[in-house]
Amino acid sequence: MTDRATVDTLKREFQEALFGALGRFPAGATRNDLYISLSLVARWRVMTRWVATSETYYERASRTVCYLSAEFLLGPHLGNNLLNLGLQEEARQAMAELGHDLDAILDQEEEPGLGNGGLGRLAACYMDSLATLEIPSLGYGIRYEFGIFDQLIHDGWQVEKTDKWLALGNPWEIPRPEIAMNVGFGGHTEAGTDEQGRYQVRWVPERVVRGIAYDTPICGYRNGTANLLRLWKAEAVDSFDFTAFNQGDYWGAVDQKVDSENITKVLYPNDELVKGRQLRLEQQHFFVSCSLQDMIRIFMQKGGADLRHMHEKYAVQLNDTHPALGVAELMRLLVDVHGMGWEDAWEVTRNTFAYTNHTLLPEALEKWPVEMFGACLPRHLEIVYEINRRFLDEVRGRYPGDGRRAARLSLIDETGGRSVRMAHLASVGSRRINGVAALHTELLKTSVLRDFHELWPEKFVNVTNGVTPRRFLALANPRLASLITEAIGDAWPKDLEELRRLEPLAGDAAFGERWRKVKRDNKADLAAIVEARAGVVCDPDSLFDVQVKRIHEYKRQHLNVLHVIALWQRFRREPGVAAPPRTVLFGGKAAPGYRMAKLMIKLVHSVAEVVNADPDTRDRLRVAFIPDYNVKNCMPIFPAADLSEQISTAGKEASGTGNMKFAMNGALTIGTLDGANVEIREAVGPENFFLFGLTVQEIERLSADGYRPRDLYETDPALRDVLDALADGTFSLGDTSLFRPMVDSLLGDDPWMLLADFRSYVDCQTEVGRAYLDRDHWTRLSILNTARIGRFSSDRSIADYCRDIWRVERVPIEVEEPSAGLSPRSTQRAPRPERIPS
Ligand code: 26W
Repeated sequence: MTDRATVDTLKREFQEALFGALGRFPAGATRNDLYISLSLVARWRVMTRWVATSETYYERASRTVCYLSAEFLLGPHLGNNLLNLGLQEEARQAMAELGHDLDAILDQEEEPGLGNGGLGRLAACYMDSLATLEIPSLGYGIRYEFGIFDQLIHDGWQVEKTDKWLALGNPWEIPRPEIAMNVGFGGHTEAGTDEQGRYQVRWVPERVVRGIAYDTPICGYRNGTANLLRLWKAEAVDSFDFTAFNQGDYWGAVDQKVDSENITKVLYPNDELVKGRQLRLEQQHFFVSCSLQDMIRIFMQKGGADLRHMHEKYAVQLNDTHPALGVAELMRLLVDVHGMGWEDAWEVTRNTFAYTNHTLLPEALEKWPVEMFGACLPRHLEIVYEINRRFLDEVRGRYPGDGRRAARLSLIDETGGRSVRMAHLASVGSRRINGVAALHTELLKTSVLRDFHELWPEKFVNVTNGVTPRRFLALANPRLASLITEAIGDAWPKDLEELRRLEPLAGDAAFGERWRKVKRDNKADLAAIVEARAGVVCDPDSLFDVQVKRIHEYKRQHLNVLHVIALWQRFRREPGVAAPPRTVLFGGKAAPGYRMAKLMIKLVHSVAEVVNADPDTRDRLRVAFIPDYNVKNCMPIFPAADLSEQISTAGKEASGTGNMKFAMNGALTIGTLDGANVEIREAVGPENFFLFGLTVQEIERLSADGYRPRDLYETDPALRDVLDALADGTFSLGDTSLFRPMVDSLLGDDPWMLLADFRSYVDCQTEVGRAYLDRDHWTRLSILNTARIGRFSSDRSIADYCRDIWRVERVPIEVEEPSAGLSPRSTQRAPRPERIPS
């Protein structure tokens, strides 16, 4: 049911864009031309919303959320925007009538990979929900020229390739060269007094870099809102230094330009391990300073605004500690630049920020050596010291004589070389501190931030993560989306609790049949992709058992592989065993410097090669690694999964969000009591979730009592067979050294407790197999998982943030549209292009 008039309008606008923006005749257009043209058509409509939105926010001076994040993993825009604008079918029809395939055009879009994993994708889901819930908001981040690397696989090993995502142009960004901020680095400070005799510090930076704003509109689902994501690109202050040139130092001048531009060149591809790299500190300061200066500029636009009320205008969220320098930078801007007194400035600052923690892993907690910090940001170091001095005075007042506690709370870690603890800076400078799942928040309060919790219990709140059902259900799984809409109507994309109305259908045989058919079709689609990209043929009727996420020891992809090996050995030993055929799929990137993670990728390939080639088992077990897992490539994966692997060591995964994307698409979960798994299990019902493994408390007890993995190796014959096969070269053409580091780690101290959970995991997988053999039973559980996943929509998370942390309200936007487009007949007020003869 497409609207004829809209299809015609889209066709005309598309041809106009191809002509007027790209200068192409239809037959000469490349696929990229088609993609850019269609994007411009969609963008025009987004712009109508954007202009109306910014005008409304400006007129109403609305309280605004600023989401500061070093990463935004948005995924391709065009498909998502067509969905949100309600133009999917019309666009498909319009393209078809012009002889083009919409899917091929959508596939042309590069992944905007400006993030590593969960944290970056969460920021993108939140931007989507903020716009859908009509919350005045701005995202601020970094416009990396190279995002997360592309992953190639050579001989089973990961090879990284630079991500040139901007090479063919980006129709979604609008450069704003007139919105430019100067950001200083290095140099020294000079103390003095101002005209009124007040103490004042002047920072004389050694180097100044200019940040240029690049804006991307983020539109809500079927409403009038389009919010702004503003990413900063670094440029030299003067792209050419004529003094240097005239003195003949041409290269020196160019060098400085290159140096400046380096700041936003590349995303650091580590997702948990923090290395004290100066360039990363510079990136953080750069984007935070640009963003805060921009907020102040916008605030002052409305004449007479008093910065002492800035916290009433903005709620600034720190996405982990990467933007935590903002606490010191806002103090500097208020005190040094705008002449505010320290106390007033501190009042504004600590009421402006809130901090989200995303990890308990000690190696991921950011710390900067004091020397590096001071060399790069001398004024900020002074400010950090002053904040710390006042803070520790307060601590000593509260806990007289407890010097140890003061040392634990200090912003400066004095153990080893001195360093600045960014989580402490964020905690002291924030009004609220939140974890990302109930369990994670509890653990935060009792471990990493325990002393802060004792000091300020009222600051701590939990906001369990969520994911957007627009991208991860409506867009990713059109078959299931239309089945659901047919059954319960079309309110669910905006109100995911509506899915609960599927519950009564879980026992309906005819509905179950259709549900199963959707899954079967999705599996056939994925099978074709796996064959094309990994060269592995797999059977869509087998159980699709999937683990996709960053590769990390704590996420335990190798535990999954140990099960694959155990299953293979079992099939060989007991050919008659009742178990369904399985396809075990992996995907994910390893940090380039993380050797064990890279070995895990090699392991998957090595096991796949042997297992897939075994004539005795190949009809029952297949293994494949899907290369280059990212937001674009994940779209066909979630809809095709039967089983979702969420098997991290309890207490290590802050939340996980893939777990939610799978369950939304009707996959059942096999998982530990970790992160959001705990709440997912409660929501879908324990009988619809495959639970295994030690709890956080059991893990703590076992470590305290002295964990001896070797004892398990000696007592569990199946485990012994698996590890022996790894060690004896079965999967490495007889090479006994290849997987030695992994076997040694597992039999040594096994820090992630794989062996402790092995038996329970394998038994649980057996149960999964049994459940899958009963098709109707499995289908019922699958429907119930989708029906009960409503609370894991990012709309619920954002509603929680709005209520408990930001205290902001909706501001609905009226737009005149929907017919406004590139066409000269459009009715909106924005400037129109010249009429183009067709
Ligand atoms: C290199 C420094 C660094 C350290 C940590 C970069 C990035 C990180 C992130 C905290 C890693 C990350 O993505 N964390 C994940 O955040 C998700 C969203 O809250 C959670 O669901 C995951 O459990 C958490 O691992």
